Amino acid sequence: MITEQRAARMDISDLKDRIVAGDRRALSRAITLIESTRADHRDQAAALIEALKSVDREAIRIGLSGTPGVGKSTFIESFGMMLTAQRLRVAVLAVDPSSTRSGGSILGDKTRMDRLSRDPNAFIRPSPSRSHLGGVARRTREAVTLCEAAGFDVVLIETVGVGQSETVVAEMSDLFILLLAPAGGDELQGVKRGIMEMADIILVNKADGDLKPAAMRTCSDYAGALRLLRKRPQDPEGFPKATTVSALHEEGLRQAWDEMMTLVNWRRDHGHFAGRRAEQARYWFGEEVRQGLLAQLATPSAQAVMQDYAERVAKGDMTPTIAAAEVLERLHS
Ligand SMILES: Nc1nc2c(ncn2[C@@H]2O[C@H](COP(=O)(O)OP(=O)(O)OP(=O)(O)O)[C@@H](O)[C@H]2O)c(=O)[nH]1
Ligand SMILES: [Mg+2]
Repeated sequence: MITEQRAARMDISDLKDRIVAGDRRALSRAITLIESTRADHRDQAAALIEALKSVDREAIRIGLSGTPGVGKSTFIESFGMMLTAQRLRVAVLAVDPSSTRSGGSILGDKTRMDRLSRDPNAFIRPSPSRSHLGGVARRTREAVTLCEAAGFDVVLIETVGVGQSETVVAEMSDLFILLLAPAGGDELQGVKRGIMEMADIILVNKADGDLKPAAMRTCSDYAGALRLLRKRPQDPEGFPKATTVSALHEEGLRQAWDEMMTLVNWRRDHGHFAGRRAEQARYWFGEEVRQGLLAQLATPSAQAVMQDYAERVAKGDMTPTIAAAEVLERLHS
């Protein structure tokens, strides 16, 4: 047993060294490890993440959200290629909580990221299918840590924005980018206010050919809408901002990157970059505790207790308030 533990520890330390040395197979293996739900794998994954804390490397984490068909895959391909052409190393991850989604996942459209997936300076990891958002969130957060330790300069985290996935991605990104398509009319495309408030930069894609005038209009509509939002302390003058791109024609990408860097550099200079990461660590700590409590409630013995009390409440023998208090007490005694 002891030798087994020692072997596992050595294995983790070896894995860490290989990740830090930029070994892609080690990185893939480590991501598989953090995706595993087996208890011994979870322990090893936790040890690995802990060991990587001492690695002093920082990527720019960019969250990217947009509805199906807006051009996320096309954008990641051409934006990613533009970055690798500047000798930057780019990792692509995805938060995709829906298991029912047929097409569109990163895995499904390797064709759309054909060039990037063959680029030695890029690393693309599809989202594991199945699993609930909490699990996907932890897995992606840890994968970001792994990619950062592996020396990637930019980590792109894609989501299609199902349920709470935008919040999940925004809470693990230094920059949150919202990708939009040109609107038909002149009304805003029903983007929820909460999502607008999370965005650091809005990119109106497909600003090419016949769609260009509509893209320009949509962009100025959103620029106006952004100006009406409450000013956030983490933004310099002029941010958040909206601009147009064409992922297909590879236009505006360099400018979009320059805007991102302007924002990142300003935030670094003003303490907001580190501040945001600290807030995110706080947020994920709280989430992990909440998830852990929910998991405790889901055990068979807790379910049996719940069932028992639910019956008594239904019969009118107890009030819901008293019953809940007793259940909580029993859970923690
Ligand atoms: N004209 C034009 N079409 C684009 C552009 N970017 C993407 N498209 C097209 O829009 C369609 C959807 O693009 P995708 O990149 O697959 O969109 P997506 O957001 O990844 O879609 P899902 O993965 O389904 O969520 C494809 O037919 C693309 O060729 C662009 O800049 N201009
Ligand atoms: Mg896609």
